[in-house]
Amino acid sequence: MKIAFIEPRPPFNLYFFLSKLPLLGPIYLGTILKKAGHEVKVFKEDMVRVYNEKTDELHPYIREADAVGITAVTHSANRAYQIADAVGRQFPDKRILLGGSHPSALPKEALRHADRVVVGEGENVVCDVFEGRTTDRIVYGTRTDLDELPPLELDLLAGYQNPRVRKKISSAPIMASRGCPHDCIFCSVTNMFGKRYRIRDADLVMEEVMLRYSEGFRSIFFYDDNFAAVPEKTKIFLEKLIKADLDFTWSSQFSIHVAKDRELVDLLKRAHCTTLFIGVESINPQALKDYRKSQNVGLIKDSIATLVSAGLNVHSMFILGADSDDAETIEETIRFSRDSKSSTAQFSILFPIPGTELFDNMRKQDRIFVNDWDYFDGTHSVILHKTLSPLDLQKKFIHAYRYFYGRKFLYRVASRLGFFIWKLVFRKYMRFIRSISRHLLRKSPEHNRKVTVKELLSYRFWKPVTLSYRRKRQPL
Ligand code: B12
Ligand code: SF4
Repeated sequence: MKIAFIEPRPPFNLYFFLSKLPLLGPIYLGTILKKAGHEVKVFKEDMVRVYNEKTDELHPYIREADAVGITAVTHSANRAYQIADAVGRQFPDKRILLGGSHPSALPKEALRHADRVVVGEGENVVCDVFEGRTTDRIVYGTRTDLDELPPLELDLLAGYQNPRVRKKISSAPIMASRGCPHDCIFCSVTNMFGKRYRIRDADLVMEEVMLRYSEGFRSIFFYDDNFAAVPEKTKIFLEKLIKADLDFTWSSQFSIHVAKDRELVDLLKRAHCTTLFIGVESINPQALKDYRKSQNVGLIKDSIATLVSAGLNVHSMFILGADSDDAETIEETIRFSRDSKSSTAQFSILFPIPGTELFDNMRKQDRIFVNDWDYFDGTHSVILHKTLSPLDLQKKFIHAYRYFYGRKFLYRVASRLGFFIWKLVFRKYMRFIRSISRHLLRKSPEHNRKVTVKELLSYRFWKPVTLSYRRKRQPL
C-alpha cells in the first residue's frame, strides 16, 4: 500500500527561526508501516508544499497514495481538516485517517473530515487501521512499549535527501521517554501519554544517538516532556553518553526539580547538555497554584541560579494570564525573566488546549471567546481574563519579549524586526482583539477593576459578549 503522512503547517509560527523540528508521531508510525511492507512518505508542510488551496492542487505523491494519515495539534487542526477535505473531495475512495493530540481530544470533530480517527498513541493500532482491519471509526490506541520502538527512519521525510531541506533540521529529534508524573491544568501531555513516566532503555537510546551521529548530526533535541523525571534512570543514560565521548551538544525539556540533584546537574554538564528548557510559568505564587505546578518561587529562583552557575543555559518558559494574575504580577514575572539570568525566555498567553482541565473549565465558564483553532498557540488571547482585557494581555505578551530581548543591541534590532513582521501578520487578529476589548469596556465600564469575580464568572455577564463574537462556523 502507498501511504502518505502529513504534518500540516501551523498558520502562525512565531518560532519560525527555530529549526524545523518535525512531530515524531507520523515518522514513528511511518517507520512501523514501512517495516510491515508499505511504501511510506512523511510530508512536513514547512519543508515541502503539500496542498495549494488556491489551485486546489495536491502533491503528486498524495494524489497517488492509497491512504493519507494526517496529524494535528490544535493550532494546525484547521489546516489538517482543509487538507483532509481536499483529499476526500478529489479522491473519495482514498482512506483518510486523522490522529495527534487535537483529534485525540476531540475525535468527533475530527471524524467530520476523516474515515478513521485514532485517539492516543498510535503505534499498536496503526497497521490494523491502515490495513482496514478496524470497524470502529474512532480507534483507541494503547500505551506503546518504548523498548519495542524501532529507531526513527528520518529519511521517510519527503525532501530529507535534499541537503538544503535537510539542513533545516539542525538538531536530531530523539524521544527517550513519554508521559509526565505532574498534571498541570493547561498541559495535554498527561492526557495523551499518561501520568506514568515511561523511559526507553538507555542502550536503545544510545543506539539512536549513534545512528544520528553517523548521519552527520552534531546536536540533538530530546523530545521528552520531562527529561529527568526519574533521575536514577537518566543518570544511567548520561553515564553512557559521557563514556561515548561524542562531540555532540544537546538540549531537552526538564522540570525545575532537576536542579535539586547536584550529581545530576554535574552529569548533564559533562554529557554536553547545553540548554535546559524549563517550564517556570510564573513567579506569582497563586498562579503556580492555579496552574497546579509542583514548584514554588523559592525553588524556581534557587534552581535557575544552580543551573546557571553550573554553566548550563536555561531557556525559561513563562505563561502569562492565570486567573490570579493582574498587570502587576505579570510585570513581576516579566522582570524576573531577565533578573533570573536565564539565557533565553519564551512567553505564552494562557490558552486552553482541548482535552485539558483548563479547557473544560473555560468552556463551562463560557470564557473562550475566539472560536478559531488557528489562534490556539499561546501567542494570542483566546480566553477572557478575569481582570485584564484581551488587548491588555496581548500587549503584555509583546512587552515581555521586548523587555527580555531588548537588552542587547543585536537582540533589539532582531526583536524590532520580528515585531514589525508580527504586527503585519497579525493585523487582522489585533483588530479583532481591539474591538472585543472595546466591546467589553462598553458593556461594562467598570470591567478591568470593579466587577466582582462572582459576576465575572456568571454566565449572564459573558454570554452577550461571547455570543456576538462567536463565528457560526465550527461551534466549540
Ligand atoms: C517537539 C515539540 C515542539 C517543537 C515543534 C514540533 C512541531 N513540528 O510542531 C517546538 C519546540 C518548536 C514546539 C513548539 C510549540 N509547541 Co510543542 N511540542 C513538542 C513535543 C514536546 C513533542 C512532539 C512529538 O513529536 N511527540 C511525540 C510523538 C510520538 O507524539 P505525537 O506526535 O502526538 O504522535 C502520536 C499520537 O498522537 C498518534 N498520532 C499522531 N499523528 C497521527 C496520525 C495518524 C494518522 C494516526 C493514526 C495517529 C497519529 O500516534 C503517535 C505515536 O504514538 C510535544 C509534547 C509531546 N509529548 O508530544 C509538544 C506539543 C505538541 N506542543 C504543544 C504546544 C502547545 C506548542 C506551542 C504552541 C507552545 C507555545 N506556547 O509556544 C508551540 C507552537 C509552535 C508552532 N507554531 O508550531 C502542545 C500541543 C497541544 C495541542 N493539542 O495543540 C504539545 C502536545 C505539548 C503540550 N504542552 O501539551 N513544540
Ligand atoms: S510538568 Fe510539563 S509536561 Fe508535565 S504536566 Fe506540567 S507542563 Fe506538562
